[in-house]
Amino acid sequence: MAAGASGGGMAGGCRLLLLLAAGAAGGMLYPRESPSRERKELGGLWSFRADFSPGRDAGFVQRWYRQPLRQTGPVIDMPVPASFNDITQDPSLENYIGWVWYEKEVLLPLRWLQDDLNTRVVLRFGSAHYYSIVWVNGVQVMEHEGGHLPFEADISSVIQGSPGIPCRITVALNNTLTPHTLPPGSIQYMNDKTRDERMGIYSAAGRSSSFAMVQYQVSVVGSTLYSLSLSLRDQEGKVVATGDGPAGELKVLNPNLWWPYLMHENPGYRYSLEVKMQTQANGALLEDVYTLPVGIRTVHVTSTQFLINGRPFYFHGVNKHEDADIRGKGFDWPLVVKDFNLLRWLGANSFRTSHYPYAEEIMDLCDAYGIVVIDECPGVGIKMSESFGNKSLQHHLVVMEELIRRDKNRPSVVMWSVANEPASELPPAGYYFKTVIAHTKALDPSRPVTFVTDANYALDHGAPYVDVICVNSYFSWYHDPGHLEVIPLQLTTQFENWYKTYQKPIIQSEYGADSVPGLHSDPPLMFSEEYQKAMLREYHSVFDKKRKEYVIGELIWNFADFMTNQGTTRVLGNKKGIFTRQRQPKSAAFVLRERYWKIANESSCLPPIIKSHALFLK
Ligand code: BDP
Repeated sequence: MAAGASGGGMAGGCRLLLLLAAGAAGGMLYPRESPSRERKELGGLWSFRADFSPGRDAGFVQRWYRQPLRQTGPVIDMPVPASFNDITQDPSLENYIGWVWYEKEVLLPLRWLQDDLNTRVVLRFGSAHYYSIVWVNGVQVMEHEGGHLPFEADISSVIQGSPGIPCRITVALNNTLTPHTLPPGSIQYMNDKTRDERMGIYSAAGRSSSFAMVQYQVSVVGSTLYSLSLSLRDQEGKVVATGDGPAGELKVLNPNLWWPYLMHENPGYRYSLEVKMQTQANGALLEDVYTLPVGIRTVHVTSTQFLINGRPFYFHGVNKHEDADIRGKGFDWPLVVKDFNLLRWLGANSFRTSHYPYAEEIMDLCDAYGIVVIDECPGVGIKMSESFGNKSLQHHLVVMEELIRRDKNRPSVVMWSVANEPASELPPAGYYFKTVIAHTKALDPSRPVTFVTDANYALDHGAPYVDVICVNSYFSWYHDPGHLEVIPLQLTTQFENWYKTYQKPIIQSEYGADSVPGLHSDPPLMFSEEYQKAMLREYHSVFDKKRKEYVIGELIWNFADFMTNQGTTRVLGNKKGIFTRQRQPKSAAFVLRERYWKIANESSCLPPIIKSHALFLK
């Protein structure tokens, strides 16, 4: 069997859990500690067992969740968060598709387990790819479809009343992708005796100088009789506005706006919105407190510009992946901080979360540092016509709801991307994207919506519905490989065709060339570092002409080399990174660095920024 599905694992990590005195926990807030909320991280070593039975269903037939996993058969240690595929030396796990089982026994603080304290205990997963069923002490507590996005359940009734007993969390996880999952995928059985041609499949508020109005809405679950008070504090801790009740507006005089990195001396300014809920339960006063970081900024799109706080913003940034050696896809603080340091070094002001939502901790840093984000859902590889049917569409709408519920309060997120490179030239793509984009806008009228296209401008059925045209092209790589000289003409034509058709601003959302670090060639030949640099220069000369008109951004593919399925175009993965997978710069990184700092210095109203002094400050 060969893989047609992407890696599985508990990537964003398991995040327990809080809370709290009686009631309140509306929506699905990121678990932040507060005087009323505690959390316990569940990352670390979990017991793991892949179900190698022919139907991959032994775990369900034998009900592995009813007892400790080690009693069902051999288990191995598996780190969380990580991708299970990349951790062992076992090739059968590297390409494993189907059900795997994770289990961890946790001891919880006694006060969480007493059922008379009105404590609510919530079990939360940041991301588990792709389909999860979760049991606590053998009782099923939740089921969730889709990777990269959080899901949670109130487990109080399951664990309370039996203090001292470890809480056994069992997760059955299935990484199988089908034409109706997001991303879609298919499995190919390698039992064909002929050597025919096969189809390749990618698996793949408010405003202004004098005052701002911050609109809010708080939902309280579990209580109808409560009082709510809100206070907005600035970074000095001074209360700048107060409110009460579940919905309203906070007026902030002379607001400090949230500005992107390199656009302002104090980027990423965030206020703290403290929400306090009080209620009575069993004669006692119960209080829950949650503090949300809040940025004040506006976003507008015109036919030629992308405006943040009324000023033109040019995306000079990257596309990324949550990927690294050994861990694969999985949250890792040292890697995350390293990547932000590299973005700063590069002078990048933005990235796209290609091709799925990233961990909430990464998004927190984007908010704090002023890194602008195009937030993409896992809609990558929607190529098969059956993936445009109603079943897929309904799921896509749910995924957009989950993504917006998670990230709607983030100032760094300036645009939603609903897909990457779908087969938008197919006729059903018209209704499909019209519906997904309309739904996204209905959920969040404050942000523009796009999807990333590589279709021909004249055939694209989804483009009429986007606010910004995001286009990928690989001239001189996938098209006319080796011919750098085609870039000026083809790229200019690409921009002119799109603009003439839609009069919408355009972002070059991907362009790139593979380079194997240390491979040199002059004249530049494909896969050498020189070729990657030469390709960049050709693209950049066209960007420089067109950014005076309607091109509003350039995002290199890719920030770093990353692992992929094997294939004839892959040399131990995708080598289009300007950094290696180990985060060392290739020659191209220096070219891009010169350029990004130059653009930042030209377009900024700030005094000239001195490279090494532009730090990400807390
Ligand atoms: C683009 C895809 C991206 C791939 C890239 C490549 O959007 O996911 O990794 O091609 O093949 O078309 O390098």
